[in-house]
Amino acid sequence: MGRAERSIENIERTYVVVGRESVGKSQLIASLTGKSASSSNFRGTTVSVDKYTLGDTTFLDTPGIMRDSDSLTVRMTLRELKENELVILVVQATSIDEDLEELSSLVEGKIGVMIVTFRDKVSGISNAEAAFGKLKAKAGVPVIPVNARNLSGADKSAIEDALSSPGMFTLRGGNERTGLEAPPQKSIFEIPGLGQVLSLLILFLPAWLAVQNANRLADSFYGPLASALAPLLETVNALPGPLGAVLGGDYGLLAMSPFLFLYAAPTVIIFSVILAVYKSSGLIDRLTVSLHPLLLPFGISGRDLVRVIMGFGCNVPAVINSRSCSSCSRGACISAISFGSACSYQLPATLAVFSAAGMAYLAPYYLVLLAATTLIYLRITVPREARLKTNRLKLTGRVFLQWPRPKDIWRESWYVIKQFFVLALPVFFLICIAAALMEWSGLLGFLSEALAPVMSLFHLPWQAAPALILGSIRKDGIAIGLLNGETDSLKAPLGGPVEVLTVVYLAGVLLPCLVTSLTVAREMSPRFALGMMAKQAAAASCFALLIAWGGYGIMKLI
Ligand SMILES: Nc1nc2c(ncn2[C@@H]2O[C@H](COP(=O)(O)OP(=O)(O)O)[C@@H](O)[C@H]2O)c(=O)[nH]1
Ligand SMILES: [Mg+2]
Repeated sequence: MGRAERSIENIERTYVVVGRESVGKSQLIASLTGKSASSSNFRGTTVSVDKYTLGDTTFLDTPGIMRDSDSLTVRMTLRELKENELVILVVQATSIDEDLEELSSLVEGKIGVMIVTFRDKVSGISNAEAAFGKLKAKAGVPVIPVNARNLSGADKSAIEDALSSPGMFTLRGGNERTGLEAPPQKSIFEIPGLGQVLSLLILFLPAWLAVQNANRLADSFYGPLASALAPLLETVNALPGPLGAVLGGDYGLLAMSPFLFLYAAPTVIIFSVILAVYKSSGLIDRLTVSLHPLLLPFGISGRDLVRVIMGFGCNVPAVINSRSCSSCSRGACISAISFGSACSYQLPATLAVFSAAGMAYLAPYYLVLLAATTLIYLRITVPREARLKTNRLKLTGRVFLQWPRPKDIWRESWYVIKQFFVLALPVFFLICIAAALMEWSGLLGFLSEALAPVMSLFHLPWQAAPALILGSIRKDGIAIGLLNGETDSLKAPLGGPVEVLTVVYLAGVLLPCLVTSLTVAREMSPRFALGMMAKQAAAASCFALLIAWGGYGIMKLI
């Protein structure tokens, strides 16, 4: 393999595409192959090695490389580099020297091509072309500068030509720097204090307003829908045996479907759109960097926070995405997602219960409690040395803030919506059926009464137990357990706001949902998952006791 150049035309070939995070690897492959790769403007989007083909060429899209990171994704990429001979090195035109410093030793001596992305961001800089020339002179491989978002026909054929006659990387020979640098402009998020306040607002405010409004709208539709369904419910309730219970009853499909379609579905959709906008604009990356210092005392980094926010959509992809977190903070990150990320099912379920109780004002208290207890939980459970290590984690470079493209937003939201109908809906129906059969057979009543002493510890009536049981299977179980579908009221006699707050808090955080638990077991280990669940259950119980009895005391006083 000593030749500096060789022709590999008309044979099947596999190129590993490597580069730092967010330099446009996935975007480049998507533009070349016309298939959508998981490209997004925040670091650590690609968390597995994905395959794409174009004619005889196979591209392996890898997660980004970060020097000094021991994350699972970096290890995956290094393994692919070892196993494959052909490489496409992607560097960003705005930080060529920095990228090469980090990557040249990894590709040295390999056969391949170098693509310089973000050409559009240096088009106004006078020494750009000279810098590309310097790079071509020292690289040993074909060098092609492009705008990966917008590949021209000429770009494409230049790349295809280069792929059939690649060269050998000789980057370390010439240590000359290109001198081309165009970092993203400083933004308001970098101003200490103000940046952080703004970041928190941007992170929570739009989502909060959207969900509140969606819920208010749902409230106004609930009554008419319930009364429209009432005659049908009456008919199914009269059906013999378990059939009536499975369809109607307190927990059946028809009885619970207004909740699913009016509350859960809109929240899922709103969240997916908001997240897609944040991700594809690069905003989420700015927020990460700005909030990073605030999180250090808790053993997670700004990077981890993004995953926790993703968990507000659904915890499962958020847990998988934590692959790109440093291995020393990944455990803490997963614990935080599992404890504190109120997913798109948990949040509407909680809000629907509040509004059925006539206590919509409890929502902000609930969120503040959730955030505060999650931080306390992390502070207690994350080992000191992990906290110190997170401290050393560097967040280098900033991604560009760009206008999100409707195409990207649509792709991402559509994916989530599809998941909702294909995966979440069937699980919801299964839980309804299981709960209905448990109730019909008397098992739910039996279990609830058996749990009565435990419930009374939390100053809760035994009728609140189904919410805890069902909520531990999946988070919309909170609503299935507590909402009286037909009349938009509560099934359990919960005295006042403290009891309502206690039961939704406890049902929400006692255990992660079943699918999340299984995902954590698969991603980490069954042992880690069990340990985490035990810790979470213990912490959630303590916090709930404090809420119940602290709240009781306060109510007595006033
Ligand atoms: N302006 C501009 N944006 C780009 C270019 N290449 C990629 N992007 C955007 O940069 C973001 C990160 O790209 P992505 O492909 O996810 O990076 P990866 O982490 O290397 O796979 C996405 O929003 C892309 O659309 C480019 O050449 N010019
Ligand atoms: Mg990618």
